[in-house]
Amino acid sequence: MSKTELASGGSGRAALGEEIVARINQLAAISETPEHLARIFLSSEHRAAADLILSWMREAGMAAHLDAIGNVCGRYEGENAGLPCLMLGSHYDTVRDAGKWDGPLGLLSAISCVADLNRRGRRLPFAVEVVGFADEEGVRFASTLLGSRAVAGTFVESALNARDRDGVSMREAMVKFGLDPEHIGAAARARRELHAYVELHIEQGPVLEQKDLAVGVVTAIAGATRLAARLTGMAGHAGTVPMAMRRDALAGAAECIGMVEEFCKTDEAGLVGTVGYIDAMPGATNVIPGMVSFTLDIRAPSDPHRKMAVADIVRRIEAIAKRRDLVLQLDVTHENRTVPCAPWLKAQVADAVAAEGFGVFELPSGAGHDGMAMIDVADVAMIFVRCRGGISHNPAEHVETADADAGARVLLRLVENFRPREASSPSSSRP
Ligand code: HGY
Ligand code: MN
Ligand code: MN
Repeated sequence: MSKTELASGGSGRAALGEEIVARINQLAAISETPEHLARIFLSSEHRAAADLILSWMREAGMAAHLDAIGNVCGRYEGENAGLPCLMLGSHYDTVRDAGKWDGPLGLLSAISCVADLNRRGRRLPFAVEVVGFADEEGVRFASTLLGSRAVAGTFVESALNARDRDGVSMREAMVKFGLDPEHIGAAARARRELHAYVELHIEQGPVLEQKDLAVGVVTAIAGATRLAARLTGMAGHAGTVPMAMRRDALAGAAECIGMVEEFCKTDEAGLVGTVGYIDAMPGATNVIPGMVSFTLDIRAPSDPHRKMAVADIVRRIEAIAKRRDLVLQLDVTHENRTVPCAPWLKAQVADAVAAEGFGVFELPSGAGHDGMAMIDVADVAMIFVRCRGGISHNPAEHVETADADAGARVLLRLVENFRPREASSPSSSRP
């Protein structure tokens, strides 16, 4: 049987992929603007999406609620009420002008898997919980993984004072959304309540497509450092201030950006660096820019390498600012270590992939995921699903229905065969 035949329902079960893709499209219609998908943390669209997801969770047989940070949480009881759970999930916020699969694919696949168990009246010796994390992308308040950090109990209260580009604080936005910022602690879960956390996600890179595989087994999630930089010079008249007398903050930022690109390009150990946002003030054709803010996102497969690179880049930015007589403010807004997937759990993902008839292929994740926060409360594993051209964070992001189905079937197989760590051993990791 070919992979495509398998992916389109070789197990004889109703195709999960079609339900998932239909819902992906429904969710994608909930956006700040119809032309460019954006579902930003604590916006009214975010709230509408939460309500829709909660309704799908209930339809799938779960008890569902919105937790203290805005995560959508569903619980499907096991053979007895109150058992520890296998937690599945992904995020339902998006970047700006996003693709519709990044986050929702994992979340909706998990809901469809539970719905399938429920239709068959299948109860397991553990509960299954599904979480739609409220903020993974960190678009609004500069720090990422706010939803999963709240669940892991590592949410830092001072984050509530962060302000978005319109000056609205997270605290204010939470109240508007209908949440109580004083009770975020209530979202935290204890390690004893979770057997593990497993996330299905689109690969967001080209490797699976190149290997002609619908799914992959993730080995680790690469660490990342994000910084916010502000250069302050002197605004002035574009026609009168001689070039040698300028303190042009935008020209300084441009030099920094070029330096970051060159620095990362010449690195041979997989370092990547991105300046994804820049704002120049006052922003007029005939005014020398007096103040510029920009962000930096630096990632590498190894933590020591990333840390050394960040220190080196910071020194170079400082030198550029000094030479140009610009005042520099540089803050680390986010730092995450590399998170390895737990070997015992990864072995069960590999078993599920093999049991569904796919080749087992392991690959690391260069993109960040909620597992980076969940590692503080549970062992973590991930399943990747192929996406067209490896394109992500782009409206052209696309997953074939057959691949969505393949991913969901692997996830379902994993759930049905899941053995908690205590019950799993290397010899029992293959069927
Ligand atoms: O930026 C990331 O890696 C993720 O997509 N939030
Ligand atoms: Mn993303
Ligand atoms: Mn994502």
